[in-house]
Amino acid sequence: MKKEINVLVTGAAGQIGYALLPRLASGETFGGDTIVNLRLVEIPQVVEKLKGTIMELEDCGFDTLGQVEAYSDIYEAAENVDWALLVGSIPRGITINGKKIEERGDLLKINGGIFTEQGKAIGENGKPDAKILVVGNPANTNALIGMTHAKNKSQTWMAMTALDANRAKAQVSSKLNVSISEINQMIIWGNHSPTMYPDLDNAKVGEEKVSSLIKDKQWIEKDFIETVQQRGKAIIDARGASSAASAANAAIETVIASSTPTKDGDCFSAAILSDGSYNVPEGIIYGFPLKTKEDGKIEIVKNIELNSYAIEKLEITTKELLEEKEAVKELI
Ligand code: NAX
Repeated sequence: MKKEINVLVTGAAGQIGYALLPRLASGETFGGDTIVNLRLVEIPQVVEKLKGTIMELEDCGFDTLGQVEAYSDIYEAAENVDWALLVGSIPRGITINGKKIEERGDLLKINGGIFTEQGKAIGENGKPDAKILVVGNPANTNALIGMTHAKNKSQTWMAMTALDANRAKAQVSSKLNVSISEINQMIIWGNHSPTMYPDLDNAKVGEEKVSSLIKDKQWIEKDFIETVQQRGKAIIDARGASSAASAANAAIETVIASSTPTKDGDCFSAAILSDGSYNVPEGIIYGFPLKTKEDGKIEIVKNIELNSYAIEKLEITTKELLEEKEAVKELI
């Protein structure tokens, strides 16, 4: 008998949703022995559009696809979910009530409102061991708001930084002419924003530190970091739309990494509630090296060494996350 899993996806009619859904349903993410029931959530004006997506999913012919339902009510959609992928959010630049939303503070508050309800719904109606991955930006602070309102300590809230890790690996792969699969432990510290710190002192090719293989401080501290930090913008400039295929891919990889025990000595990147590790203040959702234990619980990998340069970078991204938290203090 096949197992069943209930997966909620918000923003399901958006760009990332379109790239994500077939890969959730195909067996690639949860295995060929698991039936995936999809609960697709959209705002009321867009929910009708999901009918087209559902027809396409049916036409893919995946024998791992179970029931697919479209919802605009997050409480109904969250019923018994094992996984929630919170992709939907309001993008910067949109006009609401005649005002163009350009300020990060306004964006934080508008999206914060969305995550308040989503958090409550998942906390009340989701399974006790549900895992939640926030993709919609500002992802870390949205996750903090959602988690706060979920009030459900046995669930695990994360924000996605795997795309940043993959972007960092791609740069290293081309600089060192090594394949992506040879690069391990690519840690993204902090916020999913330009203050993030992609860490080449702890990333490895085999047993060697990437930073010692590259031996080019200028490239590491300037070209590399800036390319990774600004990659999202570069894609928007080139494509006229934000990254969708690579974002969906990173979400799939995060779900797989958080569902399968991590090999000894390895880790994956996502943001999770700080427990004070690495002097990061408790109470913010922060990008850490993570591992999934045999029982499915996720924990921060503790023994990573940080030099003074890294500590300085961690402090910068911490400061930004504390400021974001302050900007939404009435929501948490
Ligand atoms: P789209 O604008 O194509 O799709 C977003 C969808 O969300 C829309 O269909 C919209 O109707 C829906 N939506 C809005 N509010 C909702 C709500 N309250 N409930 C349910 N659905 C709602 O954006 P897309 O390109 O798919 O990107 C989605 C989000 O991912 C954006 O916030 C974007 O900034 C963020 N990203 C995050 C990344 C990360 O690494 N964490 C990388 C990629 C991406 O930029």
